[in-house]
Amino acid sequence: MPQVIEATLDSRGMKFAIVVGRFNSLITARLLDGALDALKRTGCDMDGVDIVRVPGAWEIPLAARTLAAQGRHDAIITLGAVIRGDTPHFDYVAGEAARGIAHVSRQAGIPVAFGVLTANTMEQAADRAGGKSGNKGFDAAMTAVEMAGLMRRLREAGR
Ligand code: INI
Repeated sequence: MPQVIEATLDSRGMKFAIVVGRFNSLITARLLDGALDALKRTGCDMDGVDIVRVPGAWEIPLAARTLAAQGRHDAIITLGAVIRGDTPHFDYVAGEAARGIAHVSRQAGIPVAFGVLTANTMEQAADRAGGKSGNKGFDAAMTAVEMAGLMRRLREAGR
């Protein structure tokens, strides 16, 4: 029989850091609400949650890397909103934020969930931040909870 190792969505006793960009704050505030809702619903004590605000998505990787190195959290949730304008700026900010967060995630040894929205319009972003297409902040936090639980299970299985 194969052994299936899988986590339940239970965040009791876990600590999380949420790194959230202030740029496009109308959107990122809703992503943050979604992430906190997910953590509450899965049983997380809000005293175990640190909210770290950064200017924009570009700054998220450095803050996430610093937090990961401290080893105080079971997982990190990154939240931002990059919305296309009339210049190529979007591509640089969105690309580097995604690349940087992926890099931290691979190096960190703890889960780093990607909740940075990239959208062509404010309307598309709003749809994904508590509107008709759900809330990517909620989804990212749920992923963080599952992966943090999975890391625990894998550590237990490896003993
Ligand atoms: N930051 C964002 O989070 N979203 C954006 O859409 C955005 N745009 O379009 O410029 C943005 N820029 C700021 C960037 O993240 C840095 O804070 C800034 O470049 C200073 O380093």
